Amino acid sequence: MQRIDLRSDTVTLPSPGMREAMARAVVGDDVWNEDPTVAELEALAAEWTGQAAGLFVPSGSMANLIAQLVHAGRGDEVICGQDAHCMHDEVGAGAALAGVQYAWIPGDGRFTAAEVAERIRPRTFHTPGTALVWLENTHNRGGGTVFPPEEVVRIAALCRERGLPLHLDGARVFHAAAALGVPVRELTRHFDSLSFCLSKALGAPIGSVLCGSTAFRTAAHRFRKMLGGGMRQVGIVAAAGVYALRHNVERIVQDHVHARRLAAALAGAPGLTVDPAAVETNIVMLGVPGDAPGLVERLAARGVLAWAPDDRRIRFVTHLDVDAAAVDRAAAVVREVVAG
Ligand code: TLP
Repeated sequence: MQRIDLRSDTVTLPSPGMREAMARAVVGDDVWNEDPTVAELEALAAEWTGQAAGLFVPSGSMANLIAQLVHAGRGDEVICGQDAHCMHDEVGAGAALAGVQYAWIPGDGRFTAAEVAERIRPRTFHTPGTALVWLENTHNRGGGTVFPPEEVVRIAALCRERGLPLHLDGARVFHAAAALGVPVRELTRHFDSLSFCLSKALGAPIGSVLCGSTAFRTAAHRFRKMLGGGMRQVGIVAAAGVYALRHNVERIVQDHVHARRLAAALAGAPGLTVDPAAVETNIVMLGVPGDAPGLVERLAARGVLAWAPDDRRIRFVTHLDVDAAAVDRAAAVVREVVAG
């Protein structure tokens, strides 16, 4: 049985070209700052995002935790969207390890400067103070939605005015750039810090890069060591990231075409809710009447892998290891399983 894995874009396998680049990588001990391939990746990431410096980290979750540790203190408040990954999908790390609490804005992950302004509060004898404003672009649980760029500019101006750092969880920010047809730095340069993942649709096996000012990098570097994220001859892995940034950025739009194709093939099926016009990037959220985990199991038995973020939704993510034929096959299986 052919297996079509649409659980996430994290499931991509390194291509032969990427593996070759990894095998050839010149390496050194990165904890001693001596790995030239890591330095190359960090410089490339800083250039792509319009920031001064980059720091290679093992995962998007560690990037998010480090950003919170750098910008916020224990008992501080982070303003973010209601369904932010840092709040729902990182085992409570922000609360457990950075000691922050979240002031969330209702909605699908997109919000306005006015909504941020309403939630900013000073640190007083009674209240936790706002320490950080947090955006996610594209928004995962929102269904791969793109944050409106003009609102980012307004939120950045507000944060500057109020002396608050602004961070971007840009795990999939390259998708936002591809959807808008702009260079990624146009979306990232407004932030004090940001991270993006190499291990998702960019096709690398491991890693994220945390970018910001040189002072931010210095602070983040210390926390990375504290969390056990100091890696040694890790250029062998960073080489995959360099390869990904050089070869796998332009092809990302294909994933969006495949996601819309999947949504269009599922639209109108009895019992399913999906609006192909609402699919902006590589994530398709399919509404089901209930027991989404049960349906996911039945799909897996037929070789189509997906994920249920809650009881009424199934998420499909397209990526570089699925083509149009796989998407069509997956849609046919979903329709059959739902009908049966
Ligand atoms: N998201 C994963 C799961 O954790 C849900 C996925 O399959 O989508 N920020 C965002 C917006 C993310 O979507 C993810 C991963 C992360 C951070 C964390 O990245 P990793 O998995 O590298 O720790």
